[in-house]
Amino acid sequence: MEKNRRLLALAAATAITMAAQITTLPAAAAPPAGGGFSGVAGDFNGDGRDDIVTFTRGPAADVYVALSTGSSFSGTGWKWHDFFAVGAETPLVGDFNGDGKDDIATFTRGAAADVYVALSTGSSFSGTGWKWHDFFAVGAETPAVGDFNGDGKDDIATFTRGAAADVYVAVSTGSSFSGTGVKWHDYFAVGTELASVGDFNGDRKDDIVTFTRGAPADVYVALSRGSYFAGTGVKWHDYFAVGTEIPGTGDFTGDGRDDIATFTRGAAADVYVARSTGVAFFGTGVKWHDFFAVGSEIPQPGILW
Ligand SMILES: [Ca+2]
Ligand SMILES: [Ca+2]
Ligand SMILES: [Ca+2]
Ligand SMILES: [Ca+2]
Repeated sequence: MEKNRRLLALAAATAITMAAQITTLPAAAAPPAGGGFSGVAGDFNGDGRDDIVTFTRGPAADVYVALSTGSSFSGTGWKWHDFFAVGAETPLVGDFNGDGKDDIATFTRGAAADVYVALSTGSSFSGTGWKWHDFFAVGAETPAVGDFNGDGKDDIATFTRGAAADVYVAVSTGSSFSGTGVKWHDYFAVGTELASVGDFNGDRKDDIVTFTRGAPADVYVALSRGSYFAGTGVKWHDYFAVGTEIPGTGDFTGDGRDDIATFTRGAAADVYVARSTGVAFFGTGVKWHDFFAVGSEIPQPGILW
């Protein structure tokens, strides 16, 4: 699904930018400075094959893309933007104008809470300082991307987490994100839970998921009804992503419904998947790989905040 594509590529992006830090990362989730990421992938030239992108961030703020040929990623040093996702901003990927080519967004967060978008032309990202929202994902909130109203254009969401645990959405008009303070859920992803996005029931509207991790290791889902997320405390799995494991979402079975995965990392480096049945995630201890994302490596799709 759309989300699955987004979830697969910041691996390369972040692996490169974080390479120097990895040796000092703790085994627990370790987001990059200024905020984490929920995983990003995209088909930037719209040929149906997912490509990879990397954001240097910092003062250079360059954005490089290598396009998939179907059997390799092509191109070195192919800069698609030379000033995007400055400093410690949080870049994400989605098709915000719905033309079939994935675009990039960056969230300044903090007090400014600006959101900028640069649209894909198929060979570059166009536009600098094009603000699509001027007050979204404030402070240390967790932004995410998904097509929550199912109109084919990706929207943005933000999770306040903490005690309030509010979830706000601003929908894409094709040239901006509309709505401030439009709450789609008022109690989801509490405290330090890890929240993400996926179409878990396969109705082409992206839903939200939260992982408590720790000892309870519960997984809750609230389904999109097009203008709000429905359900509080609807548990889709009661033992998944235990302790400090890194969970993620993606359509691993290819049936149109997004599933969940978790990476133990460390010496075991196990990867477990629980598949979506449309109303729950099924399977406990179903190992899909027994040696992937070793030690403190940064797996994708993985949620790190
Ligand atoms: Ca492509
Ligand atoms: Ca686009
Ligand atoms: Ca939308
Ligand atoms: Ca859905």
